[in-house]
Amino acid sequence: MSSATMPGYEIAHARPRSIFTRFERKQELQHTTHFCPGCGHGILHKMVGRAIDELGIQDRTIMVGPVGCSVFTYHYFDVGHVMSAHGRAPAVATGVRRSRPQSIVLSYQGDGDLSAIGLAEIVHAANRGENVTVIFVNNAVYSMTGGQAAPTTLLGMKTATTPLGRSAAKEGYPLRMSELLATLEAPVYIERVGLGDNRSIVQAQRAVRRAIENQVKGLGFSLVEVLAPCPTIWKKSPVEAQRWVRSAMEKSFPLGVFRDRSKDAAPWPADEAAPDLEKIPEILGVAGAELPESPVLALAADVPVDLEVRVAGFGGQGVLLLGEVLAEAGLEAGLEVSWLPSYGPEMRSGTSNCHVRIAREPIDTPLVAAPHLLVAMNEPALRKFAAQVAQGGTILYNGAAFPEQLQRPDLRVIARPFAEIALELGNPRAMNMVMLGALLELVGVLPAACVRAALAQLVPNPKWQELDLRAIARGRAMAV
Ligand SMILES: Cc1ncc(C[n+]2csc(CCOP(=O)(O)OP(=O)(O)O)c2C)c(N)n1
Repeated sequence: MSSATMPGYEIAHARPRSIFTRFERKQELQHTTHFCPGCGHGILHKMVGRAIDELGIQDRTIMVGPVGCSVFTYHYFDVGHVMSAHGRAPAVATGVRRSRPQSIVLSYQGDGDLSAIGLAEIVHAANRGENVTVIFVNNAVYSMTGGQAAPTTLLGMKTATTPLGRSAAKEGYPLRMSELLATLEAPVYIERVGLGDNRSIVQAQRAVRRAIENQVKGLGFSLVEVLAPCPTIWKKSPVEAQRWVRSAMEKSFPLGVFRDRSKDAAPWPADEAAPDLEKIPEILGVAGAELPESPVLALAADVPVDLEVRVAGFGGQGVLLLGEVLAEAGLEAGLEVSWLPSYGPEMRSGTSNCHVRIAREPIDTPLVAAPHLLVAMNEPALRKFAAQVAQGGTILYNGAAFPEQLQRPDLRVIARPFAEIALELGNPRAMNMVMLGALLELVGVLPAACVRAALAQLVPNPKWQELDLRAIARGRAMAV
């Protein structure tokens, strides 16, 4: 018989249901968290878990975890998760919340994350009044990386990067994020709480719940700043660290409510139902307008297409145009496409590459990390990208001899002097189109009519169009 069912026993504290019973981390540590003894994150995790339970939102909660000691939220919370780059959690939370209006989105961020690298993101998300909840864990340092100064480091506080203590003259004053954000119009609720003693902890629990509940009610942006102990980096015992929250941190960062419109805020406007799709042409003022006939020649639905291409070379070699014509041809064939250019720091003669995807199904990301097909217009491009080509993929290389060291037995390599063909055609700049021709021949599925239509869009000058069509035809013959 467990204590829960034993007469006379009452459970006062229990693990929140939204927190896992075992943590999928190192085998021997599945019952412990990675937080140090006395760490504020651990206490706060429990509070967030409890609020999720109480509000009954576990099934629709999505946590956004950025970089810092908060990064492992997915080990602990049995909810949805999205990881974000350092500081970008409010931007990611915005995207998640707007695309999934029924979800409850928590952006869980440290002070380095939120007030240094992510300062712009939090200010703009707050200023837009996004209907998300931000849990802001202020421990006055970058803990995960070993205790460098953060914008919130206290004056006089010694850190790895302020060994003599933070000075206002050199490093500026501690940034009071709650006060700063409370100058904006849109936020609904901003409170600073502390984990310095039990009374404060009870208040912090209330604030966390309120900040999440506001979102459940659709009220808009809420943020709770939590002054959290970090015994390890502060080089204090857990008890000393907790005391220091009260004696030092609360002096620099006074606790309090800086904004509270929870009672009178109107529901967040962007949560209103989206207009009917049929009404959109009317709203955009294009109802009844003649839309161009598209696609030019739709591929039969049973032709499978899932193509990931990387095109690379020097700026000026027409890398981006090749990718654009390819993607546009896909569009003309009624397919899903993406084209993502990637520029080097220089313009002409710098490196340049682009990612192209063409698929039957909607495309999740425009990034092509493991191309099926690499078009390398020169040797540096080949060196840079050859190793990334997916197993069984193909490399089209502009050069008669493929460098020995880059050979891979699992790849098909078509190395041809494409540049010479362009010269024969009378213009070295047509090399990209010669390579496009070879590529199209390899890909096979894109109808010639779609390629012509794409070219007409992107290269309107008839003189160049005619040259490009000839170049494509020559390239096709070279692929076999
Ligand atoms: C773009 C980027 N820059 C720097 C880092 C290194 N980095 C990892 S954690 C961290 C600081 C996190 O500090 P904070 O947000 O205060 O969280 P804490 O660890 O104190 O909870 C930094 C700078 C990184 N991972 N990514």
